Amino acid sequence: MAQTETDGLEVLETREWVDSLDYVLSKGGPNRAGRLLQQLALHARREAGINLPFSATTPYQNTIASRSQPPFPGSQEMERRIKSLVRWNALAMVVRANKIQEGIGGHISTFASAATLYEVAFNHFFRAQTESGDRDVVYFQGHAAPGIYSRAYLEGRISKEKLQNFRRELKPGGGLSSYPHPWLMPEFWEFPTVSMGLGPIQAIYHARFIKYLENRGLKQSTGGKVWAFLGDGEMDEPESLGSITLASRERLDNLIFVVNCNLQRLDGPVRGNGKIIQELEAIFRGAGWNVIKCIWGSDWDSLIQSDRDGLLVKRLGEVSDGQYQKYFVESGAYFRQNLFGTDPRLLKMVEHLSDDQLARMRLGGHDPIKVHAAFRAAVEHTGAPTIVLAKTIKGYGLGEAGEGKNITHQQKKLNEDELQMFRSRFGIPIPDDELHEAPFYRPSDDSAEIKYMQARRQQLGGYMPTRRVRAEALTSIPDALFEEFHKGTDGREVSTTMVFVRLLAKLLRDPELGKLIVPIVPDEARTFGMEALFRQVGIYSSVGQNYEPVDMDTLLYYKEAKNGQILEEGITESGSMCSLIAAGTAYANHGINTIPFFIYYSMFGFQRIGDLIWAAADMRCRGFLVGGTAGRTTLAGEGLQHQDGHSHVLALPVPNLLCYDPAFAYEIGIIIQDGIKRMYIDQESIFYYLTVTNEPLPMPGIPADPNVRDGVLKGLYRFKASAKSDAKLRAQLLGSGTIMYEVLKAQQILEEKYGVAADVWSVTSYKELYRNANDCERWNMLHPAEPAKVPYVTETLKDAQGPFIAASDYMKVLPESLGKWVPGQLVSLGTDGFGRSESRVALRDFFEVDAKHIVLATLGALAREKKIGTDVVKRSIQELGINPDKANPAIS
Ligand SMILES: Cc1ncc(C[n+]2csc(CCOP(=O)(O)OP(=O)(O)O)c2C)c(N)n1
Ligand SMILES: [Mg+2]
Repeated sequence: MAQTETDGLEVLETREWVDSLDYVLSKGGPNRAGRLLQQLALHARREAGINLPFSATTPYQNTIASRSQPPFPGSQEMERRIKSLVRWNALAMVVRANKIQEGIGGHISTFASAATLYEVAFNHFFRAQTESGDRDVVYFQGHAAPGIYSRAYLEGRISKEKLQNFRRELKPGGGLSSYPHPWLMPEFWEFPTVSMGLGPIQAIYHARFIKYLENRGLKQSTGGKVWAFLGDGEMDEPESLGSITLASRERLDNLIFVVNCNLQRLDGPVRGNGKIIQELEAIFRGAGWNVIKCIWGSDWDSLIQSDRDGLLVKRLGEVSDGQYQKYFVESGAYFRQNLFGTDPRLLKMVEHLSDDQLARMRLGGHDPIKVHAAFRAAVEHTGAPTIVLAKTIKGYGLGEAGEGKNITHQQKKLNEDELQMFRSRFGIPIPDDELHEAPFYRPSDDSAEIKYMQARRQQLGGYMPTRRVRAEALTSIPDALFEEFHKGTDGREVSTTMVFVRLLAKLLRDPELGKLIVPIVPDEARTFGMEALFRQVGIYSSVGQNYEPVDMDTLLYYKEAKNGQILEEGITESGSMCSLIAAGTAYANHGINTIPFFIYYSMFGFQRIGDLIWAAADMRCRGFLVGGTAGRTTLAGEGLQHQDGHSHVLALPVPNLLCYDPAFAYEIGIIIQDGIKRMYIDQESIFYYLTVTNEPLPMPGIPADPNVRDGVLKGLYRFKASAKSDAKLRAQLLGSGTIMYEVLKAQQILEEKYGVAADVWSVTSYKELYRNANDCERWNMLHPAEPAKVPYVTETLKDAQGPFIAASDYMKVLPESLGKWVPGQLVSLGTDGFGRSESRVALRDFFEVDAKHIVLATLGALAREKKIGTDVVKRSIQELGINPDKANPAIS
């Protein structure tokens, strides 16, 4: 038989089957039709071994058929006009900013492609406050910020002057930050999203944290949604996809991802040779999400309905994204020829449409009816999270200036013709002779547009985004919780990790504070000796414990519970950090003062998830990061990848993070008590990083000196003065963390063997000392005629005699950073270099931070000051058993 004949027969046969199915559909409904299809597939497999090929994707068409669309609930015409105004002002603010200052940047094309997605959500979905007092939480795509500002301007809550100063934040009167930054605009932005990938993963953990709050009875369950608006290019970040199964496993039907699939990222197509929508559909369907594709606009409805043989949908599925992008910039004739021209039947389907009409066929993401239908289905879906994949054109409306072009992401300037075109296309009433300035345009308050948009927002509970501190401050923290730690352990050896865990357990037991504490661990609770907490407060599980735990008969069994308090995140530091952020910002987002403690291997903190920590800082997140088993020489055996000697250096850049490397139990007690006070009573926008170690050591009681408490918090105090008040040779030893105990041994050796009286100082925070010293220096520079301020470190050490020898389990740069403010010679000992697997003793010898090296460094410093001869130093090398030709740890 000739090819066409077979084709013809096949078509006929297919049509008969489709007609039969249609009949079943009309008589028995979609469920009956679905069952029939399943039965057919089963039959085919049983009778002929036909295995249908696995497909994670559905055809390249809208998930919601046009006949299932709900009616559009507003005035489409009015909303189109409002959207045009938002578009115009968003474009104008970028164009103007770059006219005033070349190179100041900004993005036009991202919002231009996403405008319909946002406007439909603003007019119909984003709830600032529901009747039950809850609200939706929205992660706005970072570089769509101009559109969000533009809307706020039309709403009358951002002034024209501010709009003028987009990206000029230091202008008098203030400006607008480039992207969402709660630090810079604390009453507006809630979530910094522009480091791509951090928005989606945070949204997932935020949605889960909301369920956690509800299941623990800290928040009423009221149906607020978490929306994350994302870019299709952004989905390439590992963080974007890395936690999506948590969302489905936890059945987070309060979570909605909206991916603006404009098929482009910064440099070019996201998947030129593939199809990003299909790829994401497969991934998310496979992960158990509800996937809603919103690909074609209403203009396509009749074509798709008349596509009885599925020819068109098949063809639409063949074309690659790169080619679709080409259609966006090409003529209707090209589109007709290239897309439909492959089959005369396809050409026939569009013969009634002119080239112009063809070129204007709208995509789903630009059609409010389709977008509304998708969002409505998303909010109504239960039992799983939803992802909306909306197809759009990047730079929509820019025409020649960039619509769909590869350069469009960077487009910031439009010439007069281009402005004129955009203006006319969106009907903005600005005369030609004013266009060159790209003036902002806002109709009066009583115009129909402004009234409409205000009414919509009022209906939905207020403006968004709005950041507010919704929780009342705590009023007190009981001292009694911390007293035990001030006493010391009477020689009993405990590690600072054990101290921390004990303190945590006490906090959890407190009748007031207890319920607010959120312990977070990435599968490391046993490492830190926290397993007792499993039983004490339970591990959070949204479904309780549906199995009999293997260790049920033991005291400390693995207890999961619906109201469990511990967030046992499994092996994900990123996820855990997102939980810390969710819990540490709940004071603002949900009006709940949860106090998170995230304890993890210190090595997998700053260097692995530093960007999330930076985002936490921006968000004014509160809480405690606790770097466990810290220290390059204290964590014996684990070697190069685990031994952390630099997290305190990596923590230096975070402006509102207080960092401590405590040695003693009472230091930890003082720091945590003060931390909770500063964050939750005084409401400071700070958070904490604490390193704790696993070396069992006897904990001393707090010295009697009343200044100790203050010194612990400021970063430095004298722990143990030398008993030899009459000694001629004097030195000052500065110790931190467990290396403090080496310092104390060195103090003894120096005194007994070398006649040097050394005082021992505890440095709990180099960062605090460094910051305070810089603050003073800066103030002095700016106020030359006033009495100079003296840095705390200088003041505290001013009467201390002799050289200063500092030793810690961290890099030498930490003490060095204080060099010029320490009133005397400073020698820094630290652990620069790669760690290795060894015992603590061997490691401290290798890194030259043990007592003998501290002694040697002290004698060397005294010799440089001509207080002793070099012969003494030389001899000491032998006496101490140091090999002067040993390998240099910093580079070996
Ligand atoms: C982690 C990170 N890497 C790179 C960038 C720089 N960057 C900003 S936007 C962008 C392209 C975004 O493409 P897409 O996610 O598709 O968003 P669209 O603008 O197309 O909506 C890039 C590379 C960034 N902001 N964050
Ligand atoms: Mg994109």
